[in-house]
Amino acid sequence: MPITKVLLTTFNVENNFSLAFGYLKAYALKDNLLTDKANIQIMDFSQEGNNVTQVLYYISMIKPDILGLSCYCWNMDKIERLTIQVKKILPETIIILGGPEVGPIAADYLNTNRYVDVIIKGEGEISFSELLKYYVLNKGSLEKIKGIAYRKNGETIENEDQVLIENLDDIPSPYLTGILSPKDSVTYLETYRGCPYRCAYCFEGKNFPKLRYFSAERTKQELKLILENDTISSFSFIDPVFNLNKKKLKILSKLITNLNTNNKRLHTIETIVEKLDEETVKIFKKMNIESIETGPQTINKNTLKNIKRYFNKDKFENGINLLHKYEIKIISDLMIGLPGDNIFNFFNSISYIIGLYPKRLVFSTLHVLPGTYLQKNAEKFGLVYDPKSPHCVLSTDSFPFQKIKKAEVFAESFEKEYNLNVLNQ
Ligand code: B12
Repeated sequence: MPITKVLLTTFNVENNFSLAFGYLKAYALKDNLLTDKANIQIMDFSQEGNNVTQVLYYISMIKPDILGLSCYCWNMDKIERLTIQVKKILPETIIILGGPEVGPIAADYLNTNRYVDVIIKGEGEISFSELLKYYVLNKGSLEKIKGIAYRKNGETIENEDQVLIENLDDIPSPYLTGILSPKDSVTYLETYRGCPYRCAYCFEGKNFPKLRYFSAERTKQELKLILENDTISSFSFIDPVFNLNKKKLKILSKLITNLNTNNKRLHTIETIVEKLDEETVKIFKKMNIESIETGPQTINKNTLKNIKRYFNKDKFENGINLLHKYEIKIISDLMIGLPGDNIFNFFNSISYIIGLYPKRLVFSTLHVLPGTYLQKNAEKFGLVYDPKSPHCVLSTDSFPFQKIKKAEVFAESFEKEYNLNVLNQ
């Protein structure tokens, strides 16, 4: 049997690389037959630095039998054009899409994009491995592969959801297997999947609703590899809430303090500030956490209710004070165009937040992301948004289009001014 060429590629933000591909390849190669019969290659491109023609050029040289593309709200424009052009020059190539931008709307997406053959919904490791067994080894049938949507005789079929991988250690580490090489400042580690919070604008918890953890031993080995790498000066965890579980945080802290002899920095850790106490912030300090990122996105009570976001003013301020005390930088996020907010609430949120002196302010316009509560309930909130990625909000019942644009213009210059001034202090 000839070797099947499988190419996984995507457009990442700046110089990031795809962690998803590392997992997909590592899991698929657990099957020895796939190791023998499939050549899985990963190629990372940059959203800002590479155009569709450049990527198409590489694809045309490799001529993959199977092309897997990873879809996020920042790269859909390019991915769509790429799929069309790949099918034109390599009509036999099977195109598989996965990622948060297509998974939640898989059947709809297939219905309107006839150049795509299969979409994987949600967690991809099991379904992708089964798809490869089907295409490469002629094993099984598409009907039986959970977690996919595909086309049969022109009709779109959506199979039931895939089961979640109960024991995350079943996925070999992409770093420890050498599939991915750590890269300075964009190396991400995951210690768990899932999120108990249900913020209406966020997709993280929806993809993997149940909390599942990697073992401490597995994390220790990954940390060791990263911390012993001389080219790495900083790295991050992509856990949705880094301070979710104090017991686990203590274990992680021990691992990091024992292994981090070269004082590598741990940056932008997503944190629920209200949950911070002095003990936790001391742990952060010991772990050499340089900065944490947090909301509150807005401080308007009605809006917070609409977006199902937890915010407790006293506890928030207490957490912020502790972070200041231990000199951990605070990055605070505010969103423009949330349902219930108007331009004055937005200014009010800014005024409150700058009074707490975060090191950096980050403004973003609401993205009404596929699969989120806000996307499913857009009508209820009068949310009008661009159906094309990145799905920016255009207007809401309380935030008309022109006010959103004014808020954005203001935010852009204010963000620059504030961040520059704070940096210079
Ligand atoms: C790291 C990260 C980034 C990095 C960029 C990473 C990159 N590769 O370029 C940075 C920090 C720059 C970033 C920025 C942004 N991000 Co971000 N980011 C993440 C984060 C934390 C981790 C991504 C990751 O690697 N996850 C781990 C992998 C294993 O999960 P996964 O990507 O979902 O992949 C699995 C499946 O989806 C599937 N799969 C994925 N791809 C494929 C492909 C194939 C072929 C198959 C078969 C399966 C498959 O299988 C994988 C394994 O199970 C996620 C949240 C999260 N925890 O996932 C948000 C997330 C991806 N980001 C998100 C958003 C909204 C943004 C911003 C727009 C935020 C903002 N307002 O500015 C910006 C964009 C900036 C820009 N310049 O445009 C959203 C995207 C939702 C969407 N519909 O696309 C997410 C999901 C967070 C959220 N709160 O909802 N981000």
